[in-house]
Amino acid sequence: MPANLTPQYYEAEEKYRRASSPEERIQALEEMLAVIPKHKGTEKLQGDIKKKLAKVREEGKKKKSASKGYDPFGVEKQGAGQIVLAGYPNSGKSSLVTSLTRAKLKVADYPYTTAIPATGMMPYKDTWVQLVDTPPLMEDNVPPGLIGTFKEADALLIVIDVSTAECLEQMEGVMKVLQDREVIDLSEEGEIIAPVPFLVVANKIDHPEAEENLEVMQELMPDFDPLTVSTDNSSLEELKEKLYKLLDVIRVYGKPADRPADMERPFILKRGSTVLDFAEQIHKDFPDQLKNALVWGSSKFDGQPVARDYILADGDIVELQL
Ligand SMILES: Nc1nc2c(ncn2[C@@H]2O[C@H](COP(=O)(O)OP(=O)(O)O)[C@@H](O)[C@H]2O)c(=O)[nH]1
Ligand SMILES: [Mg+2]
Repeated sequence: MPANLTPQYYEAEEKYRRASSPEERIQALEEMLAVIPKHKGTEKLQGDIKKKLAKVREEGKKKKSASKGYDPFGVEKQGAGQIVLAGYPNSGKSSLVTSLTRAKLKVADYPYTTAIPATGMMPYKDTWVQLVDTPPLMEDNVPPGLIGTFKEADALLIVIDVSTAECLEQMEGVMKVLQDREVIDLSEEGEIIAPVPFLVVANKIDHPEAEENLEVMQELMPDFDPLTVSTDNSSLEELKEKLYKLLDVIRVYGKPADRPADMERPFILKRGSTVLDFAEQIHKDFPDQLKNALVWGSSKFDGQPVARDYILADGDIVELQL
């Protein structure tokens, strides 16, 4: 028996999909239950939602009561992707996150001001990238839990302080920690294979000695070609762009039939995703129900019918016909 689900139901389900806290999840599931058409065809689905609701409520309770089990190094992902900063004490990690987001973090000229990861959302075009500020690491001192945060990240931003002659040590130290703990890998040819992609920035380039330090570093490490930034200068725009590119995602807009596309909230997909991947992200049943898909943007003409394995591009608008 067909479920004949309504747009209100799919809206509530989308809320559930986008929810980032147990409270939001509970609210969305309750809404799904409230608006789901009540007939035989949806009985199983209603049962599934009730089960999910019970589970999320239970998890919420556990989280509250067992706050001992709360792990500050497990950072819940939000937005188009999560980029975790890595660097020595005082390299300017907290300052960078503060400059790129609206987060207000503690910045100080003494080391170890940041004790646990803290997040900020960086606006980029019509989406957001999550930046995670972290406690500092050094080759011989890595905060417990931090390696886990790195491994879970979508990408890393390695921050080197070029205002000091110790920048070379910093670079070698950070790379050694990341390699030893298998966050990144070296191939037999010495090439970096990165399970977690990363970008290196040379920060504090405004400092009078920065250029010279950087030159010395580059003589010793000829392949070292970082983006130079300073917390308050204009290359921050370039940094934003590079960080977003590092995530390797595209934005795709959904268009309901006979209505304009929702250009407010793009869906985020890995680059190389197909129409089918898009359908699946909207609703797990959509791939089975999909009859036709129309694309505006990367297609030859607007509203062109495409196959389900059509590879989408950034900015595409897609109408799924079920
Ligand atoms: N000159 C200069 N100083 C900076 C820059 N970024 C950060 N700082 C200073 O470096 C110190 C350490 O910064 P902070 O963000 O707390 O470093 P963290 O320990 O890596 O989080 C602070 O005194 C900042 O004001 C920069 O681009 N240029
Ligand atoms: Mg800090």
